[in-house]
Amino acid sequence: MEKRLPAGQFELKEFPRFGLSRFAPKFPANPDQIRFEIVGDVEKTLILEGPFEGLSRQERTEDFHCVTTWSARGQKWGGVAFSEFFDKVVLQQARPEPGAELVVFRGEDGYCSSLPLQDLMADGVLLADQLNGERLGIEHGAPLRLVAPAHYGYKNVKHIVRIEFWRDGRNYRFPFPYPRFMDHPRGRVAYEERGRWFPGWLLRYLYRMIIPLSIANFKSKTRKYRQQQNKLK
Ligand SMILES: Nc1nc2c(c(=O)[nH]1)N[C@H]1C(S)=C(S)[C@@H](COP(=O)(O)O)O[C@H]1N2
Ligand SMILES: [Mo]
Repeated sequence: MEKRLPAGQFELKEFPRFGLSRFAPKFPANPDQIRFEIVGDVEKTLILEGPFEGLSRQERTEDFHCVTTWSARGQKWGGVAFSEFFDKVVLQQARPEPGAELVVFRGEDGYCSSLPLQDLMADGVLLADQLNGERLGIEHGAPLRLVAPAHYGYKNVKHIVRIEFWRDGRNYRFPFPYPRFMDHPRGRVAYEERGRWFPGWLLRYLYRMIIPLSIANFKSKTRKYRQQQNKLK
């Protein structure tokens, strides 16, 4: 029998492109080229280009849980383990300062979110460049995204252009103009950490209402973008 979904989640048969409405019209300029920086409280800033050499590739099939309560089951991601990337690249080449354990991921669209380093070192957390056997498309985070399956979708930053290691989170802010309650410091699905200050079950009802509008908005912006790309060809 299939595993039950986590508390408050329902299954969506499609895996939609999704996010905060501000980012719906934004797409990566160079979806085939992995290129991102490692910056922050590190001894040395790095600019990295994919593909990842010397790191072992992994495949993981996981359910994806958006904080607004939809889940897309059984997505097969391919990429490298964040823990191996951290040990072999970040620790050795960028050398974070002691205590630089707040990790901020930034997308090319201006989106960002953060996770404690400890959560990122867990088994199954990937820097992914493939979904269901194909290169990641513009819908799902090309050229590179974070996959943290124990955490809500909003922690799984798409279109990664920067990874920052911070000693403290004083200057970290969830993307403008979205309220701070939407960003839980951890966002673990198993504990229903949907946001801060409000209990997860309460946010379920609030968030559920925005799903159809948001899916439609992301779909129409994607269609427009594809039409424009076709004209350019
Ligand atoms: N760069 C970027 N990453 C993002 C978002 C976004 O708007 N921009 N939205 C987040 C949210 S709320 C969710 S649910 C997932 C959706 O991933 P998907 O579009 O692959 O379904 O991406 C997350 N990562
Ligand atoms: Mo989400």
